Amino acid sequence: MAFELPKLGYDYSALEPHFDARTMEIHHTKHHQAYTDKLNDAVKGSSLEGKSIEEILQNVRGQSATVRNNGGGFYNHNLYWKILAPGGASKPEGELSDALNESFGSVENFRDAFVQAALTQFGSGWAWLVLQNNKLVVSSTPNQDNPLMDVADVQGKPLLGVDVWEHAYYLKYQNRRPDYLNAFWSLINWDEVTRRFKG
Ligand code: MN3
Repeated sequence: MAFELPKLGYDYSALEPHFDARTMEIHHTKHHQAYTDKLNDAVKGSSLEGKSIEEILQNVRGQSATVRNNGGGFYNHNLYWKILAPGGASKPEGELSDALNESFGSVENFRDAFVQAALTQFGSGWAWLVLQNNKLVVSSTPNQDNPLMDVADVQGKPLLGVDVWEHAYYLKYQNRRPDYLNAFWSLINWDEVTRRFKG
């Protein structure tokens, strides 16, 4: 079974005015599609064929840059579309809210740490909320790496990720990464983050 570009579950315009429809369409149909296609090309006929994306990423050390970059790109964008909510963010509640308070002191402190990680990731990459040994931590990764990878500095289960490649925001925000991160914060689907936390 080849990897498939997922449907978004909402329209490209559904995240306006925070994320513009044109950026969403290009991001999904060009960038994510390209990662998906290149991953399929790289895996086809290799020992990785038939493995889940999680299994591939958890054992990516020693694999080609093509597998690492496109496997990461495929997985990361699958997550990214799901943790965005048309209609805007709710708030973290219940066990997730408790865990954020326990790990960071408050949700506001978590936001500061997450935004700081996203702002200080030099060049292209991602910032993450990671579940690691029953604790929540913030990290960032370069390129399309992620915390599932055995090559990541901070390893664990990614619960929330923000794409800080310029293709995610340049059309609307140009070089203003802080404005994009504010927009992202307004769109977080905390129900999905909670589902990942519990699952
Ligand atoms: Mn992207």
